[in-house]
Amino acid sequence: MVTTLRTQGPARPAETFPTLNPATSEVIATFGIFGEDDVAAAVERAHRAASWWADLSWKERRTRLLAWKSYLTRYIGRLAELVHTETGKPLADAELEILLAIVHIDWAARNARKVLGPRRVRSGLVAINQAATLEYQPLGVVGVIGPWNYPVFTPMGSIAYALAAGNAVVFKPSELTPAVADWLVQSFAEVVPEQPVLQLITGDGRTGEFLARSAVSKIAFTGSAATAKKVMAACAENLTPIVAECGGKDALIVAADADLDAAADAAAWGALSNAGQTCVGVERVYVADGVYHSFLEKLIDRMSQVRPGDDREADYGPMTLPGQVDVVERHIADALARGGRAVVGGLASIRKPFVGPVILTEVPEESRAVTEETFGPTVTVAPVADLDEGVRLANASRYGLGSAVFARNKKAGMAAARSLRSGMTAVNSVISFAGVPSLPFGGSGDSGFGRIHGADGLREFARPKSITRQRMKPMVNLTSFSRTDQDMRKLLTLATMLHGRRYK
Ligand code: TXE
Repeated sequence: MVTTLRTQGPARPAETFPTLNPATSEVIATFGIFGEDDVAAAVERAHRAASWWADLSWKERRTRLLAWKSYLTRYIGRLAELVHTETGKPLADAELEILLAIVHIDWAARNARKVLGPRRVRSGLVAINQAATLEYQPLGVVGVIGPWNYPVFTPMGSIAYALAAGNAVVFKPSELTPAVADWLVQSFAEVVPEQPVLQLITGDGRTGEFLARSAVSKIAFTGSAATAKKVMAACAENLTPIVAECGGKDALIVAADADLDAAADAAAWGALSNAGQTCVGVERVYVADGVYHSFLEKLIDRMSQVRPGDDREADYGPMTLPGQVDVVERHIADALARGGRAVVGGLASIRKPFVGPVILTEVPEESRAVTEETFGPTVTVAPVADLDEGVRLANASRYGLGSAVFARNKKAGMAAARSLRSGMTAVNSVISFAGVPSLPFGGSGDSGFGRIHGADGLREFARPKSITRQRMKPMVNLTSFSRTDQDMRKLLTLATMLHGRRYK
């Protein structure tokens, strides 16, 4: 048992909390709870660090971020071990998560200047005498409120992009994974020792709320829709903008011509990996009638072979958030009470803190297991007439985060992908969009709004700045009291020529 009292930040924390190994309940470390003044002090320090960081050149920031990426890559073993201990997920899954985060730091660092740097834009005929420049400036200090399910990958979607855009970051990780966050922040300080450009504040929801009410320029939140609403309410006080990455109820649709082995394999992994605690995990599967039974057989076969545990051979770990087990149990019980059938596992799969794989069929669409985020290793499978009906049922959700389609016909697969009302869709795979750093990631409805990753993710943490510079005197000075009626007539003639043509 390792017990460390982290006193970084609040000099004498009034309260502390332990972080536990969810598989064994062993205490890993103890952290201080940041109070309102501690949070305000961290944000103030961050503003000073932000000025320094923003004054560096694009190249200087890029070099430092790439140095951080390289550090994480070299010490991936140590960080993965910590992720494994604090979340319970298998070591290889922890490594995969960190690798994905590394890919995002790399992309954000290398693309920040191209996406955000100054560029000339066309000024148009009316303003032809003006040189027009667009650039994206840093916001200042970004407060990142993180989750526990992917404690490296998920917050990094905000942290790396906010830093690359020239902001300082104050990071409030989930109270379940402060040790991983502490490691990340310390590793950044190793490569950027000059200023506290990335700071850690620890604590529970109260500390998060202090951050939302503080002098930050933006909040990047990942967590539940219910908490996102509270964060927005707190941010409303100072009109602080927010990007919200909330949960999902992702559907996977299987077309009649799909490769059923590939679809079943992907559905099993999408539903069960990380014990189903993935915002873009597969929670619902809709299968074309004609192949429903063969698909189900293959899925049953695959999911029956998967086993949770905390040994090195286990396929996935325990539920990280203890209360989540009760949610999973309620969803299974509700589905069964409404006439659903468990064809793999069932209520007996729940052996706290572990939950074995569960497949539910014949579950009415209004059941909790279909409408609410389960965030566990369970999946509902239902037959549909065709891709269109699959899309309709998939879209009948208040969430809209990710989705997947399996179809051999490329045109049909792409058409279904476009009709799915989710921020991201994978065709013939699952979750692959998360590993493509140039693709924005985010949802709509109860899944939140705004985007991390990609060019949109960089712009999310920047403020557009438009500049016009007069290059020569205008032929007609429109913004002067010396403007004459004749000038206006000339302008209207020009406008009629340019814009007045009838369109049929
Ligand atoms: O989330 P919370 P929890 C979903 C998933 C899960 C549920 C609850 O369904 O079962 O959310 O998980 C901080 N002001 N997801 O309890 O409460 C909190 O300290 C400011 C999906 O972990 O949303 C933590 O750092 N901050 C999700 C963060 O918010 C507050 C990943 C998330 O906590 C706060 C995680 C407040 N009032 C859970 N209250 C995904 N998108 O992947 C809490 N926090």
